[in-house]
Amino acid sequence: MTTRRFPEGFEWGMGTAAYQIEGGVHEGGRGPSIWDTFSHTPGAITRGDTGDVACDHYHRLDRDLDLLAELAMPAYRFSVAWPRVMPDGRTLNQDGLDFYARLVDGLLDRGIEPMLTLYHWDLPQALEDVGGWRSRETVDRFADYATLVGKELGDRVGTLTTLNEPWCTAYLGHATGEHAPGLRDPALAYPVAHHLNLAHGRAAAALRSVVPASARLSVTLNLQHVVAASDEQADRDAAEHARVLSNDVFLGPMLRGRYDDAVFEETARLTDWSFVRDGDEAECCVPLDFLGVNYYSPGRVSATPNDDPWPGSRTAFRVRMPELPQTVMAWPVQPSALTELLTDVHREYRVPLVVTENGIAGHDVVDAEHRVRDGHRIDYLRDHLGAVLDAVDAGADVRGYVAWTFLDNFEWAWGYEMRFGLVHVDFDTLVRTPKDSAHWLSDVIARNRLLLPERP
Ligand code: GBH
Repeated sequence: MTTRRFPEGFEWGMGTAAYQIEGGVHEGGRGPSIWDTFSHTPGAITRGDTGDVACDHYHRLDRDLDLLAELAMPAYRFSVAWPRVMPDGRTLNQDGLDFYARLVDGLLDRGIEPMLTLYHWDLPQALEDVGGWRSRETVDRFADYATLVGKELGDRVGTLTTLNEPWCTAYLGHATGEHAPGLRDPALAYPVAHHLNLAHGRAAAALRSVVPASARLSVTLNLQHVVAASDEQADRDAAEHARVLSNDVFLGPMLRGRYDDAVFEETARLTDWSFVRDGDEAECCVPLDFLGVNYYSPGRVSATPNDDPWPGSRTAFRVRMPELPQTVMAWPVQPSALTELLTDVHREYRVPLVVTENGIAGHDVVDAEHRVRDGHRIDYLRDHLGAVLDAVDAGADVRGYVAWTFLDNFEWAWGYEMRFGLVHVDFDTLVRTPKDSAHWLSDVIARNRLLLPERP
């Protein structure tokens, strides 16, 4: 075994998202979100699962915070449900805000750093009804919501993140229809992406003006690591096309204040970008304290048509990576892709990075000894933490790692079938059982180091 140390001050935590864990969808004056509507649409979610109850975290807040403390988590990344705080997307609901004040204070009381995300996909349905992210109006509503949360909670929350994975909202929500609101028109992905970029910029600027100077601002992107299926020029072009659509569409405006020309060229068949107004691109770019990167698996792309087009594209197609191990969701596992992704982003953008999500699904079960033996998850986390250290060694400025996810939860289109948690949840009794991986990660965090098998 070799021992590898994380940098001094490396930040550690576990993450969740409101709709995936809270339940209590009719409690405390909460309004409906697009995920309530979508999950109740027949055929949208595996087995017809919904987030109506989820982990019932809304009613079990204190016990869940105790559990985070028992696992000695230094930080907890969670999201605020906009429709709890503003049921119609516009009007304050004090009860909803109070829930998050209790959450934040409960974390601070236990010595856990809150990392708050404003938007993890649960748009108030009332805003969807007037155009959702296709409409520029939603940008202003989001900036108002950010201002409110920043004013009310910003004095106690050290890290505020505007959006989680706008790629998913734009492409899975509007091009493929796998996510809410379930629209299926690739051309819609681009106005949505732009409005999200602008919403990020305006919210970040608003937060800056209302939160203490010490608060850190960020956005979280699911940057894609894409490789070409072959050395043929057509496949290499397809991979570059997929990279532009997935990464540059967000990184350019948010971190440089402009869309690269390649973005316009690569999307010319779908959109003329006429929804971008003078001054918008600069507004998308507000200095950030770090960029959050969510990473699960790499992608491989071919120019040869098949039935799995890259989301938002008509010329790039996903192909399998049969030589790599696959998770139960058939996502390929390749830790070195995370190293490359982090070093590439560092080289291009020179922004501090935090891995804000990384983890693996399983069909984990509690055994007769009340243990969950999820060695497959420990292997995945260990290998990916090693990959983070490789990136650090290569000079990438990676400041922290947040494991996905605290609790087994509502895994979006997959419902409860896929368990990403470090803590098992029995969805009949709602009993929580920390898995072996939770104890393993606690130990890594306490020592700030990783034990790795010798490399060949
Ligand atoms: C994140 O989304 C979410 O932020 C989180 O809420 C969610 O629970 C978690 O991940 C797990 O899904 O099409 O086979 O090439 C991640 C969404 C996952 C989208 C990987 C792109 C590519 C897999 N991304 N996916 S594949």
